Amino acid sequence: MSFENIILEVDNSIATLFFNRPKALNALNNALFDEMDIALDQISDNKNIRVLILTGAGDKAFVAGADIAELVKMNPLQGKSFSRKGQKVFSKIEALPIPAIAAVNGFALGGGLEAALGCDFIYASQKALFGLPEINLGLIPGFGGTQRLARRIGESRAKEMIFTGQNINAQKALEYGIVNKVCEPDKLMEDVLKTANLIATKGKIALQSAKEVVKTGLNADLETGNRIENNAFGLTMASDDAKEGTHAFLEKRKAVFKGERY
Ligand code: CO8
Repeated sequence: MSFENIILEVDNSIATLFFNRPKALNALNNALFDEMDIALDQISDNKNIRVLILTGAGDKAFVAGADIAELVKMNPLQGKSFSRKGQKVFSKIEALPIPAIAAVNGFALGGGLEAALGCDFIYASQKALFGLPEINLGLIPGFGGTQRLARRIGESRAKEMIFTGQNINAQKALEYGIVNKVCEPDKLMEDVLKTANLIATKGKIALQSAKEVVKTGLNADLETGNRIENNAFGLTMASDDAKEGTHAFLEKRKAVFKGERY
């Protein structure tokens, strides 16, 4: 299926999803979310894909937020349902069976930052700007930003960003722990691909388990998290990839993982 508001490229084991409304700085509208929902199902169903990269088309924005021109026409109930749609799509990224990396190439504002926070981690261009400016519109974040940002950087820093609506640069985002790495603008995709390709060589069941366990455990107390890890460890050990990895070590050779997944 061809899309109008996003681009989905699959190159061997790496899928790259571009937000593709560069004239509106890739602002998120209903149609874009519908397409993304379908694309994420395709990615999830394609067992050859091992890593997803999310980025913005054009050289200015990752995503500059929800489409304000569309938002302004909504009544409160339509707004609530739009907010729920965005929450569901970003939770779908979080629940993907493969790692997702955000390559933030410019503005990541409002829904843009919320999209990036749905990914497992973020690399950013030196030119990137991050913020939740909804307060300047008389609104609050509605695609999971109040929840994911506070969990990522702590309550007080998240509240300061949400209450002031001020943007922070990539360096500050690094300091806050929003991004893992700040890259030269021309090298952003190269750096992201390098990490994505490294991850793609690992066992898929182990990756899937690790992703699931970290996320579920963070929403639970430590003892519950340890139990979840314990069960997932047993499941991971049952995989052919675990046999290959451990035997390859003892045979002093490089492991070749089949990449099966549940
Ligand atoms: N929505 C719609 N159009 C946008 C958006 C947006 N979020 N951002 C930029 N555009 C459009 C501009 O209108 C402009 O269009 P045109 O050329 O037709 O006039 C084009 O993109 C280029 O933008 P600018 O000329 O403004 O570019 P600048 O470089 O001067 O400024 C900025 C870039 C600073 C990013 C500026 O565009 C801006 O402030 N954008 C809005 C940022 C913002 O407030 N984002 C938050 C949106 S609200 C949100 O995300 C809420 C999520 C939860 C919703 C819950 C559902 C109800």
